[in-house]
Order: sequence, then C-alpha cells, then structure tokens
Amino acid sequence: MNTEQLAQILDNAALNAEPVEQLSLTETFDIDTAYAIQEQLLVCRYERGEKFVGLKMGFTSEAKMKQMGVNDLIWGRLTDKMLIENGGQLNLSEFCHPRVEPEICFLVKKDIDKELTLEEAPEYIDAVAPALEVIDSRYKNFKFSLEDVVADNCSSSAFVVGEWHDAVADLSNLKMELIVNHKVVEADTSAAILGNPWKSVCHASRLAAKYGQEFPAGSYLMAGAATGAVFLNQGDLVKARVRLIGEAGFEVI
Ligand code: OOG
Ligand code: MG
Repeated sequence: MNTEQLAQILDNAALNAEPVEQLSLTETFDIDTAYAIQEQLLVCRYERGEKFVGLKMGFTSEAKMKQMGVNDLIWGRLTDKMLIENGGQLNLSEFCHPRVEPEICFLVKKDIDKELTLEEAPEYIDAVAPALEVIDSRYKNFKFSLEDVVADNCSSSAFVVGEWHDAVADLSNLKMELIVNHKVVEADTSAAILGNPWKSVCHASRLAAKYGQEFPAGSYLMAGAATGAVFLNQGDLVKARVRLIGEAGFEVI
C-alpha cells in the first residue's frame, strides 16, 4: 500500500473511534516513510477544514519510553479540532481508548525556521502554561512500533492548555502532578522532560526544520509528558498541576 492508503486507514480509525491492527504487522516502512504517512494523515484533516496549530514532542521522558517500550524522540502535529478549552469537556465516545498525561505547553512568539540552541530558544517563546495531552492510539491495545506511532501522528488526539505565564521562569525543576478525581495519580518534576523542558523547544525546532514543517508565531508546542499516561473513564475530573505555573483541566463525559 502507498502512504496515502496507509494514512486513510489511520484517519478512518480516528473518525470511527475504532482501533486497527498495527501497520507494521503487514507493511515494512522506515521512520521517514512513517513521517510521510503522518503528513498525509494531516492532509486528510486539513481537507476537512482543520487548521494546524502547533507541534508536540513525544517520548521526551524515561517514564513514557518505558511505558510504551520505545526509545527515541518523536514529534507530531496538533490541529484546532484537538484543542479543548481549559475546564471544558471531552466526549469519551469520540475516542478509541484515550489516555491522559501532564505536560508543559510553550507559545511561539516569532516564526521558528531553524534549529534553536538552548540560549536562543527563549527569544522565540512568548509564554508557558500547564497542560494536559490526551493520547489515543489508533492501534489495537495501544500497541505499536516507533514507525507505527509516528505514522499515527504520535497518538495525538486532544490537548488542554491552562493560563499563560511569562516564559522567563526556570522550568528545569518544577513539580508536576496528574490529578484524577482529586487524587494525585502520577507525579514527577519537569526535569523528567529531557532534563529541562526548554530542550523540547530545541528538538522541535530541529525536527520542524528537518521535515520542512512551518512553525509560525502563535503555534503551541507541547513539550512531552513528565510521567506515564493513565486511561480515562467516563465522569473523570482531570487536572495537571505544575508548580509556579498553575493548573489545566477538563471533565470526561
Ligand atoms: C505516543 C505519544 C507520546 C509523550 O508525551 O511522550 C507522547 C504514545 O504514548 O501513545 O505524547
Ligand atoms: Mg504527550
């Protein structure tokens, strides 16, 4: 099958909220082909009127790599349809088997068109916010190879961003908690994200440049989860709490 056909399978799985077999069980494809499938998958969304709003990094923490059995950084694209307003609702029936994880989100201040160093990164970022990412693998049993998950837009499905704060703060060691129904279910510090979430901005800039993805002012960057992800259930009240920068949350209906 060609990349368009493979993307179509994943797009249908997302639209129908019905997971499919891993592509890698029947197809052999490398990581660059996986990114080509991802790009094609986004074309399907853009054709339905969705708009690109940013990037997300994945497997930036040991906890996530261990949980999912993979060992490399990945990146995906976010659209306006994936954004749930802070305090809003997520409709469980629109997802296959969603999980949630606590993150930090950056807001891009000026177009990023090259690989940024850690020193340059703050110049390109306007603000940071606590955030939650909802990941929903389109593969049965949430099981995939690195190529599979990249083709599936890195399980991107929804995200929530809290209040923006000046991006001046040292983000390298902030306590991060995932709270479900008023109970802390996962916790770590922001150091779990590559030792320092600002490094996520550098990697995102490198990968966007490498794959020719525009990364304009006003884009979001989800830096990657600090902890493992947990499955969502109907009625859950979910919150991310990040020291100094506050909370973001939603309700599962
Ligand atoms: C892939 C997405 C990983 C993160 O923050 O590490 C990710 C997955 O776990 O399904 O978003
Ligand atoms: Mg994530």
